[in-house]
Amino acid sequence: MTADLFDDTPSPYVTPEVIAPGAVLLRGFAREQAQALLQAVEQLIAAAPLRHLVVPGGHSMSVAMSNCGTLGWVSDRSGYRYSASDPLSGQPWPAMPACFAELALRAAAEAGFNGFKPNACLINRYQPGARLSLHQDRDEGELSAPIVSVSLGLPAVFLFGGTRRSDNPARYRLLHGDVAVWGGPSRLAYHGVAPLAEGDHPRLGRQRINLTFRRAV
Ligand code: MD6
Ligand code: FE
Repeated sequence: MTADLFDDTPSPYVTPEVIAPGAVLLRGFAREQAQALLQAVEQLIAAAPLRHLVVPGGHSMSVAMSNCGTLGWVSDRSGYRYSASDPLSGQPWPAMPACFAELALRAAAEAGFNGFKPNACLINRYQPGARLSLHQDRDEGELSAPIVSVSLGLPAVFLFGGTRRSDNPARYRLLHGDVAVWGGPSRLAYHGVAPLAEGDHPRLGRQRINLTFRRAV
């Protein structure tokens, strides 16, 4: 049988792709769970709506965010922090669905981090033009645990640099169902997302949804 050069159906997950010490891409790892994950996302954001957080400098982020789990990442004029309740409602964040926790545990183990039990999951929605500038995830307190990041919907260009801001980041195209895991020597690596290109995803339309799992304290 000849390979069809015009078939752009992604291939199934094969093996981790090491991008730095302690950092891997698991391409297609979450593709089979994507539908279940997205159904859960719809319920979660009905309870705790996506919103554009204000950063300490005073402008609002282009990425819209919500959270599930016992702790959620929030930002306002006074700074970044983890909070047990949604500032919009004053209620606890919705519980982390079992399918989220199971996927994050399996992905971390595949990357060499056994026993990952996230207690925080940030839900990020990117629409065309939304971006995330280079940053470190350093508000967690528990830096021995990795970050697990699941991409759904439109493709994005993920920027992954070193532990110094001046390290020039490499660029990786992340597709629906791809998972990135970084921990150990890469836990404080600078990373970001380039402005999302226009597109129309069969399931999500003009959106990319990213789930980022952490162990916060
Ligand atoms: C991504 N997201 O969307 C990676 N970090 O592929 C992040 O690194 C991230 O979306 C902190 C807060 C929100 C994020
Ligand atoms: Fe981040």
